[in-house]
Amino acid sequence: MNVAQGSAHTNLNVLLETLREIVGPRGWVDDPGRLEPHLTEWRGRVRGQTPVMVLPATTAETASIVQACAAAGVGIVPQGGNTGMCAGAVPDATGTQVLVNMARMNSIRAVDPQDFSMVVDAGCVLADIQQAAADQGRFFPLSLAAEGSCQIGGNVATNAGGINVLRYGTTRDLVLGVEAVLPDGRVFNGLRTLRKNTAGYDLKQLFIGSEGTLGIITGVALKLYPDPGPVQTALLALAGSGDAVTALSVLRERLPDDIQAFEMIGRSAMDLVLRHIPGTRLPFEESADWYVLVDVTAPASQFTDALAQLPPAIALLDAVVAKSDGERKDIWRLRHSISEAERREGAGIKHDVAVPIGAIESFLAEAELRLTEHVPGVHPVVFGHVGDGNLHYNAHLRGDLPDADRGRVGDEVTRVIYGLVTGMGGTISAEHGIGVLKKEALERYGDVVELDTMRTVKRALDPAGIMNPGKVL
Ligand code: FAD
Ligand code: 2HG
Ligand code: ZN
Repeated sequence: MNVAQGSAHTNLNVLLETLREIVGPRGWVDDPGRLEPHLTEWRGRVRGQTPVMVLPATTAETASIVQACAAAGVGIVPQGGNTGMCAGAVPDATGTQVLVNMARMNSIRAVDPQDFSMVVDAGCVLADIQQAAADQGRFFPLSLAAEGSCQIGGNVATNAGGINVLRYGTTRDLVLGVEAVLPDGRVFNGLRTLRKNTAGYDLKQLFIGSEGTLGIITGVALKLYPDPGPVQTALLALAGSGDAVTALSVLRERLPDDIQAFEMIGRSAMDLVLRHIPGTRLPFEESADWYVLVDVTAPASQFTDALAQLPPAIALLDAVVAKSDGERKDIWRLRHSISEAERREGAGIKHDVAVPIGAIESFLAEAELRLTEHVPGVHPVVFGHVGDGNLHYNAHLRGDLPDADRGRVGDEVTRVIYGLVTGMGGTISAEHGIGVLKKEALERYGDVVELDTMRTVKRALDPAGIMNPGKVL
């Protein structure tokens, strides 16, 4: 060990002692067995190391942790439920970054039904927030398959989308205020529930979608909605992806304020669910190339009439409207199990892209053509949020492809998809963020001025680069 390494080692040890004093035994995890699930992202694609995971119980403790790490020049990795898709919550392999997990900050601070708002700790699990709102007769619309384990701080940090964006917008549209610890340890208190505020820059927006690179979010003020009442759910079987897009357009005209979710599932995604997830079954006699899952808040008769009156130009092969809560859950289980079914199938390459809604059909046709031409044998697994133009165009490589070729072939697939998407005015990351897995892609496909401005913001807030180093930029 040379002298410089020796002093870095001593600094880290001194820091660890300070951190232990700040969080106490309940907020300290260095046991390898307990650390393990926090060192890798949920699909096992990226694995890191850390000397410790600290779990602050308050904003003040979080601020003290950041101050101590800033003084020692040690990197911090904020972690929520660790359900993210881009490995942004995992430390790097050096074993020198401190993991700050927010799970102990899980209090609902206030629910104000009259103000249609609530204020929560960042470590609250999304499902608990939905329930706390429902307990007061209000609705918090953010919903995704990981809602039983992802945290609101992680949702805000990734600007999560999910299934209700069509009606209520992304997380960004649901955030009224943010409290965050800045990289120098000061607390930014933007925790207002105001709908209007033009007093200078809207700084809370910086933290939404920043993936832990500008600060640790400790509290969030959220927008609530009236309870939308009973929801009708249908599963449609369709011949083409264009039929799904047209059906959405027609149903939006007929039921303008009532469509809550409109999700598209390709045959290959549905087949994986039926193969890997016990107890799932299709409620149709015949399978189809495309399925659409619709949630509406219109009365049942109005919904079935609207479905029955879909124009004949839409190749609707079959349709089932759920008649009970159980049937509704069974239909949604098909949709919510896709990521898990893909994980069980084996490593797929995720592409979380968006194109204008009207371009979905041509994007899918062109992607298939180009993949067949350039990377034959790839098996696309496609599903997504049609109403947002957001498709999960995941690709599974041929099983017999030698290991040595898989990286190169996977990169070729990604180049084909991202090239096509950017050519159509789309994005390479619609709702999952960048983390580490999409950093190169952002560099390659991002706008030069946009990236430069992002770096300027990062340097201004985090000149020493200690906040989630190596992520996003
Ligand atoms: P983590 O994974 O812990 O962290 C994600 C990023 O946020 C990291 O960069 C981390 O450093 C940062 N971060 C976490 N907490 C904080 C904090 N308090 N302050 C600052 N930075 C923080 N995503 C969608 O958008 N739509 C979907 O439909 C969707 N469906 C999913 C389905 C499944 C089955 C799974 C496993 C994931 C899904 N995701 C989806 C991805 C994931 O759930 C979301 O990205 C979610 O918002 C991440 O929350 P988390 O608490 O798990 O964050
Ligand atoms: C979803 O829509 C998520 O279910 C996950 O965004 C997408 O696993 C994926 O690729
Ligand atoms: Zn999604």
